[in-house]
Amino acid sequence: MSQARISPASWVTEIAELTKPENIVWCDGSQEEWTRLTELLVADKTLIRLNAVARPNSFLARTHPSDVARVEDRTFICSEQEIDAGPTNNWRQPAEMRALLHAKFDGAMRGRTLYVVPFSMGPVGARQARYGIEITDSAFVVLNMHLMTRVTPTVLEKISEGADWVPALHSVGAPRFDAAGVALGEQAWPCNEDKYVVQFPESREIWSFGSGYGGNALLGKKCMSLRIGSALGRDEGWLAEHMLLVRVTSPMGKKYHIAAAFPSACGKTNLAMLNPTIPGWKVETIGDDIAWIAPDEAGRLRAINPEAGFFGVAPGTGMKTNPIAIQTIAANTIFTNVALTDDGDVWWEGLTDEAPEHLTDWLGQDWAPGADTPAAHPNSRFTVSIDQCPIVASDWDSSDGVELDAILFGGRRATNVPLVVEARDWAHGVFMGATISSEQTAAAEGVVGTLRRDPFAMLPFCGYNMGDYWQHWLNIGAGLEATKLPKVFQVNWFRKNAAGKFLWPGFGENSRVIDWVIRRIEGEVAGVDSPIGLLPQLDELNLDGLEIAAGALEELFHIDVNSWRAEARLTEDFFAGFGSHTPSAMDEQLRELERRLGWDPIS
Ligand code: O2Y
Ligand code: MN
Repeated sequence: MSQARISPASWVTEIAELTKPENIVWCDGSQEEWTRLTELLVADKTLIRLNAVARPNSFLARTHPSDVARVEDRTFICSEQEIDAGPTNNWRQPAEMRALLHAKFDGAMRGRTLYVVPFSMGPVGARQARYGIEITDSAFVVLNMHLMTRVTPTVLEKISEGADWVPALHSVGAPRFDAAGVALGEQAWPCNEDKYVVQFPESREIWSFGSGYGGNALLGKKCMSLRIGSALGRDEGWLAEHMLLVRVTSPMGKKYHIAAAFPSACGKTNLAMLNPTIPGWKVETIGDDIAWIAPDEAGRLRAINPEAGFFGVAPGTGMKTNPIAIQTIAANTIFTNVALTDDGDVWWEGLTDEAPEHLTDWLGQDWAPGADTPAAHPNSRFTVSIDQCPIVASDWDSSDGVELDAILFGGRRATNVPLVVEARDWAHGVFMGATISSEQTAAAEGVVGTLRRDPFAMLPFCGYNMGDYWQHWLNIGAGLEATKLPKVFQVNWFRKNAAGKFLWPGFGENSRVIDWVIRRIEGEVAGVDSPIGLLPQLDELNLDGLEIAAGALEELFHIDVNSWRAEARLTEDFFAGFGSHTPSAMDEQLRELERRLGWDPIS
């Protein structure tokens, strides 16, 4: 359980005594602070200022080649009992981890500035908002926090009025001096080979050491909004989810809100910025990565996006795939590990069909088309405020959030999973979420490839036992009237034919699936029952103007019973891995699926 906190000032003093920085700066999230810190980082060559005409107020950072992604094997959930972290998390005993971290952080900020960053996830003062204070020795992290969260001294006022908060400590782990005051030399991108991203879910604390990159260092995102957030949600009766959030307006002018969970690399940002190909539909972005969902007084589930920016993957983002993202990052953007053009702009694979004749790659080396290595790192990123998105909902940051009408679960499945299927009820929807997976190897139709399980797309982000998390989802649904719950659907844009070709064009055409989802919500279409849920009758899909290969539609919805039986066996093994923490309702869903597949699991 949460402990009473010392004051932010006392905490800062305590951490400063441990980390021994040269000075302490309290951040306020102001424009003046942005200008001061960007100038500082341009001067010390951490940032390259981009061509001010092509990309105003924008910057490029090149990280150390070893500090380019989240470090899942160095991410820990330190609950008192190992079983509370569950089989999908790395666990260490909290006292042991605290001792280890104290040794790592001792003197870690020598010669550096300690920045105190008060931030809010969600609109300050909103019922669903939660506050944090990040201490970091990286000005780069402060700037990214400006874009990704609400950095404001008002958070300190709320805390002084009694609001709870999450202490989030971060150091790149590269002091400029040793204990004797001997200079250690400065690296271009300071970081430490030994990295730790540690969550203490019971005391709601985050300690991150050794990385200056993304989700390892911007502690409001995955660490607080998902790992600590999920533990808070379990204890307080809400859900912290790895979901995008959109508003869809129908040709009739009616608004619907949809949350959707997809594992990484399944086009989540593209769906959050969907450009519908069917006339009359409009999509507005509310969030692209995280949704906090809570029951309201009327017994409906309401959601907010706790973030204030996008930390999007650059490669593959272009005018053809996501023109909205391209417009969003036209200015005021920090790019990390993309390539630099000779006229001081950025480039990455997929931005244009043809690469420029010469680039400086993400490692700072000359690069030309035909090179063996990509110009931009495959996980290169842009950080940008959500306010710059041309289709952001005008009330995206409303304190009330939005009422959810539908929840989608998706994966990258070459086989088995149809383009869209509706859950029979909430418990079946939880089963769909719990069994999200992507094929690890290219698989032929009818043969299930090795499945990489990513339940609720939360595998790296659930701050407690995943089996208990499924039970929490079941409890949330059981506590509300079934008719008031969002409908749940499973979608799959990635099904392939026997020749390995995608059957569905994806991108803006996914609006046709959204159209069916909404017509199901309205009861305008009946669908057709199948062993795995309710499928569209093919004539219920709006396919006007879509050219799709003969037979492709039938293949997209084909249920191969033998292949599904094989998948059910894999699911049984997967559930067994959570032992007694697998809710009995999930086992019942599996039995029900097997029964509908006409397979007697006893024989
Ligand atoms: O956070 C990172 O370091 C990169 S991974 C990421 C970034 C933005 C949104 N989602 C993710 C993810 O891994 O889910
Ligand atoms: Mn994500």
